[in-house]
Amino acid sequence: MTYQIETARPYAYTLPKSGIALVIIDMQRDFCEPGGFGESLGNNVDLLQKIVPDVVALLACFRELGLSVFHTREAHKTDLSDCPDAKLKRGNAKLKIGDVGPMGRVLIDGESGNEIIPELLPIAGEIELSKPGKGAFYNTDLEALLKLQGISHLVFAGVTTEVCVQTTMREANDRGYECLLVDEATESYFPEFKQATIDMIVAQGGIVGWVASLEDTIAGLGEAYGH
Ligand code: TIU
Repeated sequence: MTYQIETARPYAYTLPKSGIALVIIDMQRDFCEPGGFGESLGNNVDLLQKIVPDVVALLACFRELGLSVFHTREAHKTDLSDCPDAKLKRGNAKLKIGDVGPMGRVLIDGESGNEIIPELLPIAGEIELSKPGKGAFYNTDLEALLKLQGISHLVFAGVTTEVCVQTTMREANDRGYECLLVDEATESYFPEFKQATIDMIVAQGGIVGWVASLEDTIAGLGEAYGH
């Protein structure tokens, strides 16, 4: 029996018999809470808070069904040796990467601002990866870990839609993964950029992948893997 999310755009997304994983991108305090990297770039972080219950619901679904879960954090080493000058010096943020802010050193592995928000903390068996780039495949073990688990299909959630989520989806798409973005489980500081990203992903017959609603994704996963 083949199961599909019929309402996915641009057309039905076929769920594999096995080999599907959830990838939650950068739901860390740095981006979702005041005083972090996101706010230092001039953004209103409140906009990201509204998706938290939806990401929680998606994560709960994967957990209930015993499916693989990966969490990423955008993070740099304490000595910044994995942060190129181009990234470090870009823009005119009050707080730069590595500076001390209200949640510790900005975007640095191990600091409190770099932690995943409490609602979405990984549990035993889930993989948490720190990534120095916007894409989760650059300079990480993600691809090797996915291969080890025989994963072919990736369901994406997290922030921000047009930056780290889109970059990672494009990296995954080029590597042959069948990618699905869950609409309500991703957000941008710029709502119009979220919409534009969704439009870009599904255009041209799904040039980067598919987009589906949270409700239909959860229903489809339940049908395919809940028996
Ligand atoms: N600035 C922005 O929208 N995003 C980032 O810098 N990183 C992620 O998207 N995680």
